Order: sequence, then C-alpha cells, then structure tokens
Amino acid sequence: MSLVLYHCHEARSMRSLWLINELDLKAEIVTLSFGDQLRSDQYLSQHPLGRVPCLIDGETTLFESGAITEWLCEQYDDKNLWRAPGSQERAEWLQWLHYAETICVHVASLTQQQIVIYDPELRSPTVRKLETRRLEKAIEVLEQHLEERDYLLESGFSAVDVGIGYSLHAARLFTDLSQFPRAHAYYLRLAERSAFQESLPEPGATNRIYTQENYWLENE
Ligand SMILES: N[C@@H](CCC(=O)N[C@@H](CS)C(=O)NCC(=O)O)C(=O)O
Repeated sequence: MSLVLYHCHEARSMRSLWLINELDLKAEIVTLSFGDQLRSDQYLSQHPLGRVPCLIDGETTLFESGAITEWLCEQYDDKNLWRAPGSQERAEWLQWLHYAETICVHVASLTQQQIVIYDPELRSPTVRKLETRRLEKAIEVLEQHLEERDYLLESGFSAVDVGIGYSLHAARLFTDLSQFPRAHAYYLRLAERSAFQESLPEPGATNRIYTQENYWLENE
C-alpha cells in the first residue's frame, strides 16, 4: 500500500486524514496552502479542479471526500468503520456519508461569503442569512436523529461519523452549535478522539483557511 493524501488544513480533506488516522494507515500527507498551490500544473494533473482532498493509492487517484471514505473503508477497514453492501446498516451508512456534503455546501458558501470574498462590500448579508438558516436546518436533522443514540448508526462509531463530524467542525465556525445540544455533545464526543486531534493543524501552523474562533459572532 502506498497512500498520498493532498490536504489543506481544516478543509474537507480533514475527513480523509481523520479516517486515515482512525484506520492507522501509513500515508504521505502533502499539505498545500489554500490558494496558488492548488492551481499548480502538477496539482491540476491530479485533481482537475485543484481542490482537496485528493488521494493517490498506488495506481488509483481519487478526488471527492465521500468517495475516498468509501474507498479507504472498502480496501483497508479492519475496525468496523464500513458497512459493506448487504449489511443491515448499509443504507443508513450511505445516507450519512452523503449527508455530510449536504451540510458542507452551506459551510462552503459561508466560507466564500466571509473569507474568500475579501472585500466586505462585495459580500451579501442576504446570502449569509439564507445559508446560515439552511445550515441550521440541516443540523436540526442531526439533532433529531441523535435523540436516542451517541453516534449516527445504532451499532456505534463508524466512518460516517468522521464525515459528519468534520462538517460540524466546520459548521461551528458559522453558527452557535450550542443551540443544538445533542449535535453539540456529539461533536465534542468526536473531537475527543485522538484520530480527530491528530488531523488538526499543529499549533502555529500557517496557511490556514480559518483563522478566527468563529465567524458568526461578528455578524450579531
Ligand atoms: N465535494 C468535494 C468538495 C471539495 C472542495 O470543494 N474542497 C474545497 C476545500 S473544503 C477546496 O479545495 N476548495 C478550493 C477551491 O475551490 O479553490 C469533496 O467533498 O471532496
């Protein structure tokens, strides 16, 4: 096995890095800055849009964090993080695998509004409000689901908690997670995992997308 993961601090590639850590896999992690390095010819030859994550596994190159989750589980899971076709929780596992992106599209839009669009004059308070509300509605679904369980699947922690856990990690920058007590407790439970902590940027790391504790307080 020879794995290379292209990563930016706290981008969606954190899902892949966290899962690599959960599975105890050896991988070369190439951390790129969120900017010009994503647009180099070398990187564009791996990922046609110049985004992260991108995983190279021997002869196989994959982008899309959900596909990478599925691939890593399918190839290497020995910790019961996958639910294979035919298993009882397969449909639920697939649903949450992709629901992670339903949450993240709103985070991506808010990141664009509050960070990528540098000139405040060009930002839209209407888009920000709309996307924040849509993000909160998406988290409310988790809040209901977590009523009688600690993890998304009844059988316990699995790779889909990594996908959704990252989405909450990013979402907490744009809305106050404490208004969703169960989802918040779930996030804090996940954030205690050593594999999660090992996928965070080192203290003092540069090239971070997110440099503030949160971006919602400044809008209140
Ligand atoms: N659906 C894709 C989204 C990938 C994506 O948009 N990644 C962002 C970081 S979170 C990125 O690389 N953005 C850089 C850019 O758009 O230039 C996935 O889950 O992998």
